[in-house]
Amino acid sequence: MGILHGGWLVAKILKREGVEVVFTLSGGHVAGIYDGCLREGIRVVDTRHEQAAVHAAEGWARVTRKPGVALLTGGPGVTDGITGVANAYLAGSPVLVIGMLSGKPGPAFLEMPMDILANFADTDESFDPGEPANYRYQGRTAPDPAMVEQAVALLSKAQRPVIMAGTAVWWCDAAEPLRQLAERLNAPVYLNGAGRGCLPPTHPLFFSHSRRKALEGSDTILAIGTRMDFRLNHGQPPLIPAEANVIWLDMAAEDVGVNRGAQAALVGDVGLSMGQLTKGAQQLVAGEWLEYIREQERKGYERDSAALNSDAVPIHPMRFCREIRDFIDEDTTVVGDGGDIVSYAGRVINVSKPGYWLDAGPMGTLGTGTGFAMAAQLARPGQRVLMVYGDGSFGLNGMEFESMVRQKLPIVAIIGNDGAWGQIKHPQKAIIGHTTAAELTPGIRYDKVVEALGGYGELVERAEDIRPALERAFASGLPACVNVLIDPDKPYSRSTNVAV
Ligand SMILES: Cc1ncc(C[n+]2csc(CCOP(=O)(O)OP(=O)(O)O)c2C)c(N)n1
Ligand SMILES: [Mg+2]
Repeated sequence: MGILHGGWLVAKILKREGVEVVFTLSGGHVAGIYDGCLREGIRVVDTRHEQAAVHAAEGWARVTRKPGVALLTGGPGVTDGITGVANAYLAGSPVLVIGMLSGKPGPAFLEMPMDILANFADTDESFDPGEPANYRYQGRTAPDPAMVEQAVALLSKAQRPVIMAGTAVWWCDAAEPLRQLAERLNAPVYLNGAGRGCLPPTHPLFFSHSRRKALEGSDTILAIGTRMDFRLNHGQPPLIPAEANVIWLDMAAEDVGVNRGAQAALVGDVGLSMGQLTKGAQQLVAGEWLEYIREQERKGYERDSAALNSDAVPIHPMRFCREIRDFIDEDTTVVGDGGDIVSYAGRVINVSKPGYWLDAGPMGTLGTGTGFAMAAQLARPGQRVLMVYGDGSFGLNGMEFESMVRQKLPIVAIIGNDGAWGQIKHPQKAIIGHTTAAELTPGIRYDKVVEALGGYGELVERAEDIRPALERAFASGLPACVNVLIDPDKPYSRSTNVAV
């Protein structure tokens, strides 16, 4: 190869790792790597804040299951990116310069001193680590057979099983083993996090409106690649019965048994673990339990139907989400970034394919959406990427619409604009009695902000105008913002009153 500068060497290794795109905000420190990337055919996509660059890298990892790479310049570039790293850490997304792919994925930070990047090396003489296959374990890890036996024994006694499947199902590409296990147990399946889409909403064991009743009534809970965090009442009663047997599957031992003990734990690739359970468990018949769940599901939909069909002005957030639900096709990636509006979206909108729903993850970082959406659009050119956005969240990384315009990424954002940090405002009012620092100016024209940045924008005040506005926004071929004024007095009702 001859004499190459340090930045070029870095790019060569990235290329060998299959990296197609890097996300960055410029700085002298990393300029050599840009040069290397151009020479190696790696796309350099730049953002307006380093945090957004790291979120974009995480978004890339989330949609491709390959490491996402962010290049940050030394000092403030790195410190600005820290929130992005933290979000990726908690979500277990392989991010930053050379992510970890074997074992449990997560972000890794590699510091590159300036003298290495700017200097030259004779590649004929220096050591070459070879192909990634030679230095990184490529196989999957299977669970301990004794633990599998223990879990199978518990399943043989199960009468009211429930499957809660989350993010690791996506990372392990395990949608098919999930379907097989669910069918073997005839257990209702509820999805969260990146697990959404891992069982299509058309499957008879897919449920979404009966989760509370199912968990509260269950005797056996299979927690598959999901945390028992605030979303599951920390694994505690009344949501998770004290006497229920928990069979916990996850990629790393450190994630099992947190907040709630497990009667059996299977650690390793969750696809392999589910396969072993399906092999070992006897076929359970669909009986009264499933009938009860179907009934609860039907009642759940009934409870929602008035709000879903509401024609009220300002628009009910449930109606807002229903319009989105009816608009998307199975190739639309939905990115949620906000508070209450994303909770509503999670309740109403179902995606049909794994990897087509992206929310911030367990850290709940507002502002992740623009980066995630940019990455999704880059990874899925020609497919629709739709951001469901809070007006508060728009303020954190909304400047990225300029990056999208410049890089021709025609993402459409639909804002549920309630003129507030709604998810904070409502509980604060209920608990403390005032809304300090939780209000925003009502009716702000974020659509005009996006227009000013070179995109397309529309304001919508009536529910029936949402769909045509979305159609025009996608037809514009530009990054777009459909700014929808929604009812500020419809807080999402949740069992705990505290949000992060
Ligand atoms: C970076 C960051 N800062 C603050 C919070 C706390 N927080 C959680 S939800 C929320 C309100 C979000 O408001 P908006 O995006 O308008 O959505 P809404 O709840 O109004 O639908 C805030 C401030 C957070 N999760 N992330
Ligand atoms: Mg809001």
